[in-house]
Amino acid sequence: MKAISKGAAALAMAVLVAAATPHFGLSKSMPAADTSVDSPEQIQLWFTQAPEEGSVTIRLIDAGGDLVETGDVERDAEDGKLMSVSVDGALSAGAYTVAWRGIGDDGHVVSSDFTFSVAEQN
Ligand SMILES: [Cu+2]
Repeated sequence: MKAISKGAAALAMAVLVAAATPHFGLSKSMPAADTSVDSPEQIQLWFTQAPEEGSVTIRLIDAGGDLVETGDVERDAEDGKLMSVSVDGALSAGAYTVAWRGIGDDGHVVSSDFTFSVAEQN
């Protein structure tokens, strides 16, 4: 029984540590995931931690799977957790994927993606 409770205590500790140092991730974005918007002038990603310098890539991919040209990744001067790329020119209507990658405090590479769509202009 002692071994079991020790194991349980170790597990509880592991859970606590995991909760105290959550995995690096995305907290919000502009455009937000799964929304329909006018063509954005930039893609903004707010992370849960300030990403490691130079670790973030943000790729914009159109519905046909082609990479859309963007500016370089920039960190906001005031908010170290906000990274963005500029979008040059208007995006045509349709679905887009934002694929991002970055490294947080624990040194792990985390990557994910989300989609948004550009609404048809009237
Ligand atoms: Cu991690």
